[in-house]
Amino acid sequence: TITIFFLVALLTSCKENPKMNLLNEVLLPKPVSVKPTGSSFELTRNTKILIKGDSKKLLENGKYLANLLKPATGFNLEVQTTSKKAISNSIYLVITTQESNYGDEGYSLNITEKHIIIKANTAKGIFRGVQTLRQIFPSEIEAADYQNRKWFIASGEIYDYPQFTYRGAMLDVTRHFFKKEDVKKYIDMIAMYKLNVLHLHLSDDQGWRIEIKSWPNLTTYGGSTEVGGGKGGFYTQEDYKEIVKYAQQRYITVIPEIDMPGHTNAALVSYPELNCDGKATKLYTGMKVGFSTLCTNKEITYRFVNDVIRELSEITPGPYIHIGGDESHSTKIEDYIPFINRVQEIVIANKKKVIGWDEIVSAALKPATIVQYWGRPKNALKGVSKNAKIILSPSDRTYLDMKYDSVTKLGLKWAGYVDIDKAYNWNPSTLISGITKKDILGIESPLWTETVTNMKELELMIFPRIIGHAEIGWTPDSLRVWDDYKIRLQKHAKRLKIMKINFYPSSLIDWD
Ligand code: TNX
Repeated sequence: TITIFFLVALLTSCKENPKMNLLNEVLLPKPVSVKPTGSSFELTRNTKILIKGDSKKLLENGKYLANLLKPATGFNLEVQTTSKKAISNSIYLVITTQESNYGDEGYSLNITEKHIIIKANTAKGIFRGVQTLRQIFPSEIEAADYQNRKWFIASGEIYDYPQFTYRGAMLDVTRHFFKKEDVKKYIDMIAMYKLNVLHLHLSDDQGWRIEIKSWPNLTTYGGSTEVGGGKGGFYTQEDYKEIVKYAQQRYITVIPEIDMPGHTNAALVSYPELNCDGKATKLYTGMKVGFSTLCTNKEITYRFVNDVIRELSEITPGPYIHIGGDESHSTKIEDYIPFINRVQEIVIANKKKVIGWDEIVSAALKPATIVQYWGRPKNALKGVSKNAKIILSPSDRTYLDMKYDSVTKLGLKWAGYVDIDKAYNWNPSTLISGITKKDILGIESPLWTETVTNMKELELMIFPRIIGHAEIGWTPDSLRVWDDYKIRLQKHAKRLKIMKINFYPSSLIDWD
């Protein structure tokens, strides 16, 4: 009996290995199905990453995973292609055609004592599965330098797929410019939570941020400042392509926005002929909205729009161009409607689909045009009545530039305070009465940057709210529970700290 006692004690102590993460407590977003199986896998320097088949993309996934695990473990894991089954001590990535349920982003992740297997229909699905695997490792896996420790992870079976196909984050690079290295860091941060869209707000009153070769003053002059009078900046087309490629490697679609006819002072200051009176405006470094408009009944305006959309379409592999359309308070409605109609035609002629802020519903929407809702239910309903799909960005839930509470230093508060619970506790499918899941493409979290000037501030505003939004976009509403989310988020803080990601320590969570 004594031997049995010791055996049992030994076994339970293994199971309760304090260094191992419990599957149900660490995953963000929460997967559709998680089954812990009570043992563990140990990653060692001899673990192999095996790629089934000769897919180039899958090989890239394997290398991405090896690079992810390298700094903290010090392991130079070998990535190999194979035609055989998973062998012992391997992480096996395989594309399967048998599991139609996975969709194009779903995956299964099976961790046993012997090996780890990730299966999906596409390399995109494998990539999402790799993000899940990453979160199962001890938080120290995210350290930038070598950690002297063992790398056990809990065994289990996970089956997972997203509830919405569009899960986005928007970054406003106009009010304050963020250089391409920062944008790449932003991409890496959102990829961790399985977001798949980066919407870049590239033009506004305060700055024009994308090189347009046929209209060079847009950037050289229109891009020369920002809110507060800083020196602004812009992306060359080469920079932009680099950002797009970086995003593509993480299965994130870049959606560029050129906001018009309002929010255009940076263009109007660069080219006097775009103003109705032919006179250039002045560079603007304040925070007001709604005072500028392109001249909608001059032909040159449409030549301008066509050149911009053409050049942008040529360097944008994704299917969408965002045309803004919001807060055009200086454009008469009888000018606004034909303008939006004509701009939609220009986008379509350039083989792209249109997205616009919800005000565009006053125009005649083209069949594939998508409406991005930011707060007026009437506009969303009108969009749906015109057969448009809706992206939900309710300002009082998803606007990452809103203050958390009355003591938040950065941010605005016109849509109210948005603490972590407010950001998390809502369901897309019941948000607007009359709009159901079939009308919704997905959700997006915009970060407007009037008050946000650098990466530390950016992180403080997006974390941890964006993690909740990522879960809303991915996890079925029926599986989302605030009390359960709170625990996972609290545990996740350690990981953010190790990654040196700044976040808002809201008093709603018992941070350790
Ligand atoms: C509204 S909502 C805007 C932006 C501002 C933001 C500040 C919308 C489509 N436009 O121009 O930056 O509020 O919170």
